[in-house]
Amino acid sequence: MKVTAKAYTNIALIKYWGKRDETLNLPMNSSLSLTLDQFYTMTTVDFSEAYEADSFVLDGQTMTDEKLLPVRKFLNILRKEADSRLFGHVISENHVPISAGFASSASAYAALAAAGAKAIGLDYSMQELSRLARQGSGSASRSIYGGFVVWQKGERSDGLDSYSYPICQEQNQWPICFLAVEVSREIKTISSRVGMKRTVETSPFYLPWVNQVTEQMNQALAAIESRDFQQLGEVMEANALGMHGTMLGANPPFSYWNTGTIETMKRVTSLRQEGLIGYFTIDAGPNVKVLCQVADAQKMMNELQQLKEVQQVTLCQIGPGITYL
Ligand code: 2P0
Repeated sequence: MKVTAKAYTNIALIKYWGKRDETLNLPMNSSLSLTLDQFYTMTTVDFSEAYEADSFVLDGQTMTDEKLLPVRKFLNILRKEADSRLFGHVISENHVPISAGFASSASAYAALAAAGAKAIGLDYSMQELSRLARQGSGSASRSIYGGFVVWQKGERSDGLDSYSYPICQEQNQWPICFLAVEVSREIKTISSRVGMKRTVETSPFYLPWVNQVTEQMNQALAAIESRDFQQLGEVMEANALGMHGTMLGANPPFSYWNTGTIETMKRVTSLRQEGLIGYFTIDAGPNVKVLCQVADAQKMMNELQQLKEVQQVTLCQIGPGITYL
């Protein structure tokens, strides 16, 4: 059976940073995200006795070697779970522009998990799909769902209790948004996978950061529940700054920030003092995401576009979970 699924990227308000198991992508801490409506991956999968090997076409180009390898690894997981020996054919379209500063692995593995599971005959629940997507990329476990999502870290060593679930679905109507502020188009030199490993293994700032996540998570959940924008923004910013602080303590130290990152953060802070309220967060790259209320979005975009380091600002609103086409 040929199955097509679509999944959107998400942005973490409370970050996933650090693994307790690198093979299964089991995180050190739980995280909280918002799925966006702008950037997505659409993937079609089928398995057939007629295929003599796995194949992967991304944006019209056939992938080989190291580009094919992660997809083959993921198909191996599917084959094991379905007790199948069939090879698979994967066709993916990534609508996640590099210029927006988002990683595509979250939407990519969420779409691949959803399409692949169904194509190989696994009748999986959303929770099982989330657990499956996690094994491709941790943040993909959150992109199975729309709106606000919690990825619970779980305690088990087999990862069966490490999956995401949607929260406060009624708050998905809350008119808030993220502005994706692009300050660089360069490919990052330290992947998040490598960065988080180095931080966990060497940074004395890591444990203090991870130890405060539970409290920050509770604050963020309470803020979402009561639609307290200020409380949500403040805890989101503190969590991201703390995460980036852990990297400065790593050996060797590293940072994803550039001048544009810092100028954008400073401007968001000064705009707040001027009465235009937004809060920033930053992932494993220099680009900044600014949380603001939809009513302020245009004004905020106009302000940030005036910074000389800012190349592009994209408005992202709350988006849906996986869909089948
Ligand atoms: C997050 N990031 O919570 C954090 C914040 C980056 C910084 O999830 O190794 O691509 O595939 O599990 O999911 C990026 O990490 O890492 C990420 P893997 P992933 O969004």
